[in-house]
Amino acid sequence: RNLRKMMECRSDINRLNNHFLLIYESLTPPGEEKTRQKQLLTLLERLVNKEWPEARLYLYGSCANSFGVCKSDIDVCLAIQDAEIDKSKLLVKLADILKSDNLQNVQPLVHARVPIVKFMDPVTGVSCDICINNVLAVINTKLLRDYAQIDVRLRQLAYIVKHWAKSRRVNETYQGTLSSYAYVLMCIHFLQQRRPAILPCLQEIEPTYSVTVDGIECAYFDQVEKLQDYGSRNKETIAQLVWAFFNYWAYRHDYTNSVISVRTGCLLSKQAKDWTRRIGNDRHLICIEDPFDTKHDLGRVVDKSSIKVLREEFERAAAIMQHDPSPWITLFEPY
Ligand code: 3AT
Ligand code: MG
Repeated sequence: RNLRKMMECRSDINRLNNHFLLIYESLTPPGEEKTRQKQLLTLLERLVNKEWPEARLYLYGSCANSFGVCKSDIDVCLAIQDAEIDKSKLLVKLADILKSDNLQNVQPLVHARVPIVKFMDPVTGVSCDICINNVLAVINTKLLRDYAQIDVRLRQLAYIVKHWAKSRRVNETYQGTLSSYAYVLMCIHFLQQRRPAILPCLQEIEPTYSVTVDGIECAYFDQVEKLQDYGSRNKETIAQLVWAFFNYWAYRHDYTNSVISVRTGCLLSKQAKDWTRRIGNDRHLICIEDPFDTKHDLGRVVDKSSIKVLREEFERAAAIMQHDPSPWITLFEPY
């Protein structure tokens, strides 16, 4: 009923929509950016294979999941099958190789939660993080990319939500707010829940793709070209969806009892997952189940003070979508 009311009030809905589409387009990376990324990957493959002929490199994260805005860094996973490897030593060795090829600002971060080497390529201007054997991230990247092919509104919504989160500084996991990956999962879940649904639940359909990584079976239906019309019965536009997304997270989500789950396409209860109380540093104040690593709550980084910040930002965004004369500007005002 709220949505209908908003639409009646907002006689300017088309104009609103066009503004959001323009933002989406302005965030979309130009073709040359992909070319530069490929160029850098080719260079890395040459350097890595000289030292480790068996190793493979995979792109993951926003440069490969279709949710990368312009000028994103690239995330690379080095996959190497050697039971004996010592990740820290390997990262230091990799850093030396990169330095001797004149790559800039090379830094091995061996003590990070996900150990990486960071560097910048002065030729293409691209910054890059390389991790080792984080194969699950390569698979969840594919899942996100496959969802993005089903309905363009997912990409539109996720770009706008990510842009909002970066502008409002609520995309900083070390500050207790959410990762880009978590925001994209929130968008997928939200579109699975619309009626009629805009996205299916790929893990609930007979799998056409299946791999086992670190003892976790990752299986889902990946022939997404067969699902091109899936969302067509739902005519909601991007402006309506942005409004409803923020409204959901501001006023409708049950933070006390619910877990969002892209894997099942439903809400689960915190009780059923045993995510009802703080264990160690996991507080479960906002619960987002990882689609494959189902013990992993992407909201675990959120603490007592950052949940307040997050919820106030959702409320601010919902209020702007409801009343502000130019939400396409106010929504993204820097914090
Ligand atoms: P940006 O455009 O860089 O903000 P991104 O999609 O590259 O967005 P991140 O840099 O946060 O996102 O993460 C890179 C990838 O690492 C995305 C996902 O495949 C994986 N990843 C990130 N955080 C987690 C997590 N907590 N659990 C599992 N996988 C994760
Ligand atoms: Mg990234």
